[in-house]
Parts: sequence; structure tokens; C-alpha cells
Amino acid sequence: GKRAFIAGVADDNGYGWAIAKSLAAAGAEILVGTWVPALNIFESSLQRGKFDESRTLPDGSLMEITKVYPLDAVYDCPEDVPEDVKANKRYAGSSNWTVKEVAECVKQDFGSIDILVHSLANGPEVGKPILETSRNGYLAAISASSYSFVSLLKYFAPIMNPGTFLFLRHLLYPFSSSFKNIVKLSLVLISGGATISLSFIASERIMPGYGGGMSTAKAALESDTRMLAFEAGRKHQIRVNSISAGPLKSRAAKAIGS
Ligand code: ZID
Repeated sequence: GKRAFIAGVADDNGYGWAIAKSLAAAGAEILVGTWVPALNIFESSLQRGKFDESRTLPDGSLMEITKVYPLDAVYDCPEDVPEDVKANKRYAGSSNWTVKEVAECVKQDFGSIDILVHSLANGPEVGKPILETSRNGYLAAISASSYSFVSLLKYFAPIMNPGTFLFLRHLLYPFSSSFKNIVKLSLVLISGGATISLSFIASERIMPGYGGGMSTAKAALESDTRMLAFEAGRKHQIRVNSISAGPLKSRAAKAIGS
């Protein structure tokens, strides 16, 4: 079976949870990365059985989460963490939650993964029009919602099982006016590691209310998806995709006020 790491699960209302369930129903082993400040409540709710109803899979069994990793995807390594965050009670209670450390822990625990899901975003000023957004708010949105994916891919790609490239030859003869057959070669990456993130149409269209630099963050996420698919496809033989999601009443969506 495949092993999946889903970053951005802290309750049973969001996309990350739903994706985890679908993957579990398809037979995958589930690991999740939970934002450090939300870790305690998520783990205790899991243990108390609060999610048992929504953990139920189509065959009646309960989704098992093999391991919950504390994660803060705005920090790549311990040296990046400011003193006040280090000293914060919630953060001090957990360890190894920077992206690099989480990837190292997953490697130690399981060796490799097949699927990486990025289902996280944060824009502290999402409620403000971009014209009123501060530089800090804008950069924070990009850091948590866009660079977090670059960072996850950077540290997880080396522990992702690679796929193989397949050469496909398309014979275009019947449609060609030329006497000679036209043979087109294309390179298709099959099987192996796959990564996915969740975007939003506000990346390309005006969606009033999706402020604070979040529209910018999704545009960056989609642009990065193309570049990273090119780079990680060649370097690690893994796929990189993004889905533009529809509305879902998650915790994050409530912050948008939509
Ligand atoms: P969620 O609250 O379940 O997931 C977000 C997670 O990110 C939470 O678990 C947070 O704890 C976690 N998180 C925040 N900061 C950090 C951090 N620094 N490190 C680690 N974890 C962190 O909400 P969700 O399921 O809505 O969000 C998942 C993904 O879906 C995000 O990328 C969203 O931007 C994306 N998405 C959601 C929706 C939606 O409606 N819920 C839409 C499009 C994309 C959307 O916003 N019409 C209006 C709005 C929308 C669609 C249509």
C-alpha cells in the first residue's frame, strides 16, 4: 500500500481530513502534520473519540492515523525559529516541528512516503482588502500558504518513492497532410510519488473578500506548481499538482467570512 503525509489536518472539517479519509479508504497508510498550536486539542479529540463518527470509512471501519506530527510550516529548520516562539508554552511542549525536522522524523519512522498533501494556508489579514494589507500580513500569507509548499517539497521529495518515465510515441499519420508519418515523442511520468496542494480561483479572478495577500499566495502556489513539477519531475521523478477547491465550511474558511 501507499503511505501518505497530509500537512494541515487539525480537525475533521477541512480538506485535509477529507483527503486523508479518501486515501485511507483506498488503502493508504495515513500520517498527518498538525499545526503546533492546534496539536493538543486535535490529539485529545482523536483519543476521546470525538472524531469517531467522521472517521468512519465506506466499509464501516475507522480511519487509522498512524502518526500525528507537530508541524509549523513557516519554519524550515530550528535556526529559523524566533526566541519568542521557542519560549511559547504551546511550542515548547513539542519538538521537531520545523519542516526539515518533520521530514527527518518521518524518514526515521517509516523510511519513505508515496503521497504528500499540502492542505494548509494562513493569512492573518485575509479579511482586509489588499489595498489595506500590511507588508507583514502579505508576507505572512505567502510564507504560510505558498512557500510552505516549496519547503515541504524540498525536504520531503528526497524521501518520496520515485516513479518511472515512460516514452509515448504518438503516430499522427491519419491527420497529416504530409506523406511522411509524423511521430511525436512525449515523456510521461507514471506511478511513484505524487504531491498535491489546494488552491483557489481567486488566484486568477477578482474575488472580493479574499484579501490580505491570499489571492497573491494562491497565484504563487499555482505558479510554483508548474515550476516544481518541472524541477521535481526531473530531479526526483515525482508529480506536482494543485487542485482549485470549491467552498467548504472549514475552520480556515470561517476566517474569510464567506
Ligand atoms: P483547514 O482549517 O481545515 O486547514 C488549514 C490548516 O492549515 C489548519 O489545520 C491549520 O491548522 C493549518 N495551518 C495554518 N498555518 C499553519 C502552519 N504555519 N503550519 C502548519 N499548519 C498550518 O481549512 P481548509 O480545509 O479550508 O484549508 C485547506 C486548504 O484548502 C488551504 O490551502 C485552503 O486555502 C484551501 N482552500 C479551501 C477552501 C474552502 O472553502 N475551505 C477554498 C479554496 C481553497 C476557498 O477558500 N469560495 C470561497 C472560498 C473558497 C472556495 C470557494
